[in-house]
Amino acid sequence: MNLMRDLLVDGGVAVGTAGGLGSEVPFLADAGFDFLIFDTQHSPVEIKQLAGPIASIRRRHATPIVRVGDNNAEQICYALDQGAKGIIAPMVNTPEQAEDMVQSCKYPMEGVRSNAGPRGEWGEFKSYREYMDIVNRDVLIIPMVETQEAMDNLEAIVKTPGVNCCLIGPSDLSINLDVPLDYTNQKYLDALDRVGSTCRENDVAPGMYFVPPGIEPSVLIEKGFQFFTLAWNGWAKEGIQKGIASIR
Ligand code: 3PY
Ligand code: MG
Repeated sequence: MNLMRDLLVDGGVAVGTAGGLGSEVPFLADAGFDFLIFDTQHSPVEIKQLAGPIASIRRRHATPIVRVGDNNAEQICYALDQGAKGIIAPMVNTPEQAEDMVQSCKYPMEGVRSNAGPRGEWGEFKSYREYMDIVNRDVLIIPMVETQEAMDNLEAIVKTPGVNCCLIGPSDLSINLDVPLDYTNQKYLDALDRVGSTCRENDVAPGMYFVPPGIEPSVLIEKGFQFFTLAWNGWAKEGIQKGIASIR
């Protein structure tokens, strides 16, 4: 139902990349990435444009995750209605904001998510209640930790029932810790350690939105991080060049 959730619950490491509106989306979804993030915060993509791209990867390998522009029930509801299996909300700084996010992501009685009418998948379940229970169980609720305030409230945020992942916004966190883009600063590395260990102690999967320059993915994995994104363009270019060279 949600392969990425299963991977994280088993303590595995998930690697994803950015999804967009183009024809590469279904290809990326079956290329080996565990998840695709459709970002509507720092991109020209509007949340209502995501219906087609998310539908195009239904039943493919990668789990579709949407970053909403704000921790907002309306945006979260729309993304989930289109088939997002996980929601990322930026700047979740307090347990109250985390709780609001959980409420928006889950159907009653665990939350207040509004029902969009019967969806194709529910026919696979015995009852609509069972369908909603499984969707509630499987949805990845991923608040972003990217401020000093969120660091101050870290324990309470990760202990919020329903939060199952926690994602660092690498650049915003550096800026808000007053070490802008200085990703190898000890203060920054200490913050990563704390997020990694606090999450793992609470059975919450820690992630890094991207792997910052100067830090190897293996270092993040050593710190306990379980998911991050990588850019695919360089690898694709190499593959295309090799393919063409093999013909000429
Ligand atoms: C950050 O670096 O703060 C992010 O949110 C990544 O997009
Ligand atoms: Mg950010």
